[in-house]
Amino acid sequence: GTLGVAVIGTGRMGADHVRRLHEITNGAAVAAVADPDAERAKRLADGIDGCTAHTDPDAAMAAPGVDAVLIASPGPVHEAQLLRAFELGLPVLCEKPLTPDAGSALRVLEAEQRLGRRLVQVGFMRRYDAEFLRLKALLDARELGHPMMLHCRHRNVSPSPGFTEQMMISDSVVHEIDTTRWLLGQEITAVRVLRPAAPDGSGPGGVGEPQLVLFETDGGAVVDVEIFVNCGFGYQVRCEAVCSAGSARVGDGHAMVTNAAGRWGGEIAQDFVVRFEDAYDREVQRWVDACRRGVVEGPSVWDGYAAAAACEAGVRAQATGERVPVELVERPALYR
Ligand code: ISE
Repeated sequence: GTLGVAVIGTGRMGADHVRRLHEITNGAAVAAVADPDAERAKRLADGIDGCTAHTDPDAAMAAPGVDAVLIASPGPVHEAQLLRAFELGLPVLCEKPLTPDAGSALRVLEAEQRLGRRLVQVGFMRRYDAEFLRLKALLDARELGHPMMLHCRHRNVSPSPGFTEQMMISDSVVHEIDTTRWLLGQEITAVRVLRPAAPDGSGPGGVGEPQLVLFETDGGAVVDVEIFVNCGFGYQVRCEAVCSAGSARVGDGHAMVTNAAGRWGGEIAQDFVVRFEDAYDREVQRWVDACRRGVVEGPSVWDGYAAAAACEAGVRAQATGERVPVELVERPALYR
């Protein structure tokens, strides 16, 4: 039958997922929504038959008709919500980051292991983006030889309210951390952060940005990430893999190029909801299909934990200017 979903958190991403589940995804219905802002939750629920509105996430998860949970609340509250879903035995699609630091991610990892089965798919949507999937297939086929470097750029027009400098790592660069681990099939072993001098000491958002984040991996690869969350001009996520016999780049955004009056040009998407629309559609559809078959696929709690550990090292590297090693626990059998 139809999968009844409770959506926890109805901000930019949560509201977009409610729309998606209601209008795009096959085999799913939004059964409940929860948000601390009661009005916002009610407005969304009012548009959907049989959907109830809540301020308490626990109440939404326990509402009639709920078979699965989509967590789109801020990272710091994910742990409690995930543990609650585990108690109820509900499958979860959890937006990134799994949690903001390694300690809380490890507690989630241990809780899922105690259950003895996977319940969580983590929302690393780039793994469902058509361009990134092509790059992954190309690298896996070793068509360009051995991958040795990734050059990444990650730019936002401006971040959401309350965004902190640490979140440049834990909320934004967390994507490149997952991209690196997934594309290369390697773990990140150390992180460094370099900052260019800004004319008045701080970047456009009041923090020292853009920043350059460097990863080393256990396979000997080197990765650089420009993170610029206040670039002002558009949303850009670009990744070039440099291999022993060639390079390949995604994210140029040349879906359409115009020519007029002696110039060529195109549009730059303004945010992730637009740039990754297809990826989110595919990610949520795959999650719903898996839930209805009673299986769990996609990025796991292990991936979320490994990313959180690299983020924690990144935040420390950002604060100290040092090269910070990433420490991981041994990978449990459940995730091998
Ligand atoms: C946001 O939470 C995302 O996940 C976006 O993909 C990223 O570009 C942005 O920097 C984050 O704040």
